[in-house]
Amino acid sequence: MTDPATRIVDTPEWRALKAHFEAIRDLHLRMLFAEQPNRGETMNLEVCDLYFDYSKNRLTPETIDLLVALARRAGVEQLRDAMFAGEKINVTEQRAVLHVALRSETNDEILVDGVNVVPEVHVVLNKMSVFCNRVRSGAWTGYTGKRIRNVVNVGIGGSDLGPRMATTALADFSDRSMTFRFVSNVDGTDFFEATRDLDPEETLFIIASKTFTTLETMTNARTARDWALAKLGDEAAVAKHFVAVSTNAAEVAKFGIDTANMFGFWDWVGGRYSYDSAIGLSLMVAIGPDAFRDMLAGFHAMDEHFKTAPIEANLPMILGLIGIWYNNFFGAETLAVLPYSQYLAHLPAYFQQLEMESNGKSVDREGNRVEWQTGAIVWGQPGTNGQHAYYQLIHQGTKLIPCDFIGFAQPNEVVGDHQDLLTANLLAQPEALAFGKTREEVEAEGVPAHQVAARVFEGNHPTNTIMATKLTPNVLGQLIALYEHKVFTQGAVWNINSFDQWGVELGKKLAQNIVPELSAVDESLPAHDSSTNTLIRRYRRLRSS
Ligand code: G6Q
Repeated sequence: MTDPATRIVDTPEWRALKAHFEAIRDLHLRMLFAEQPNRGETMNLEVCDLYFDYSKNRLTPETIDLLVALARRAGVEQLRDAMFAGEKINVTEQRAVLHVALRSETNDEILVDGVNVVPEVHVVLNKMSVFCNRVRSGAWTGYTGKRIRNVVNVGIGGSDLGPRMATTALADFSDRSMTFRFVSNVDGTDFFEATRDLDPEETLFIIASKTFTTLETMTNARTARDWALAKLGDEAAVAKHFVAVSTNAAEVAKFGIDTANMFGFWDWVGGRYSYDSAIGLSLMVAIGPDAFRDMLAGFHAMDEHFKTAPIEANLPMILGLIGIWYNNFFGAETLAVLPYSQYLAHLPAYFQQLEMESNGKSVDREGNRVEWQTGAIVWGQPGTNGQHAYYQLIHQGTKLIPCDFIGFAQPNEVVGDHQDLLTANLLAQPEALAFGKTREEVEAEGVPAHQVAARVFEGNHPTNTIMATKLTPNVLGQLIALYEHKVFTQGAVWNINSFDQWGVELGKKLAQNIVPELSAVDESLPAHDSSTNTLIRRYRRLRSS
């Protein structure tokens, strides 16, 4: 493991990579495939149900060896072992990082401060299962005795993106007689649109907030209570229409939710790592406890792989190291995540938070400013839609944009020949990005001379392709755990704390000062900079005009 005093960029392993980069930076994927025609057959990994092809990357087997050596030098394995052992690797918050415990098996043992946390995890899972079965079977009714048909999750950030992403991803496994909605934004239209066609008598709100103090969530929760009580009348109805997911029992009780209907989790689960905890309650109502547990088994299978496989065969580590190769050596700023599955429509946003909140850091674990690039900007949308929009820039723009393509061999619903068409696109794009189209090829097509230059594709755009048989709860669990551990690997190499989020904490406080100033009736000037002051004055004028 690197001595904390030795910066990763000062190690021989980093320098070796730098020299290697200079030697191969201009190699074209056309050349790499010509020199090593079996790249596609050898540069891949198969772990659990995921097949990972990394042959269309601007690297050689030597690059992988050097990256593996870097990871070893950075102590990725030791930090991983410390995480699994329940050590407080979230150094600024002095917390363990144990989302892996959320999918542990009943007989596992993971100690935090000498206490095995695994039994508590299973107590909550069992409580969730009982509750979800009651809601799904109709045994749990609303205040007026009607069956619950609508579930609205109220939460934001880590308490929203995961359940929202997974409920959409696994819609085909969900109870189709029920409606699932997600309210996150403090913009009142979010709540309005989510509830405008719902009957309060049939609606259950899950207030999901680790702290139970987040402005957006608490505002939406109060609005939800008013909305429900406007029809149901009696305060006693709250107990039948509101449950909470939180670590803060005192605030839950203060809100008026019976803490018997509170589902807990722990400070060692970060928000963006929490949808497989009770934060996934809405998902569990949707797909049922068995499918939820199957998803946890998928997470667990990837955890076991991450925990035991050597770096060179460790899928999350290799995925993370390839990201480092582009981020720190090629200077790529972003990563596009492109799932060829409409069910994964929210996956890019979910990975965006996972990666950018975890690794968007500029001080190292000892508090020194880092002098190397850290987390990439993550973005994307499902294919094939993006192909008709921003792929233009990926193919022919001036920027290097590594892409992760994700697809499935079997559709969840067979609709004509759509799956083959979808998959043809999934395969065609990485091929075109890698190999492009030369001037000679364009000319041979008889393209008019004035268009030739514009129709040349340089190629050499790197991609990973992840393919699985089918999008099931288990496979979704594997996929999410893969990226969680990829993020871990990168954070470990960069020597940053991937598990705090002080930037988010600041955001939670900033607006609080401005709220009273917006509605001030006097002409007093708020004490901000001249730009903010002018905007506040304009808003005051416009809001009442
Ligand atoms: C996640 C972040 C953040 C958090 C939200 C909601 O890792 O910390 O996205 O999940 O700010 O916080 P609460 O769950 O406390 O409402």
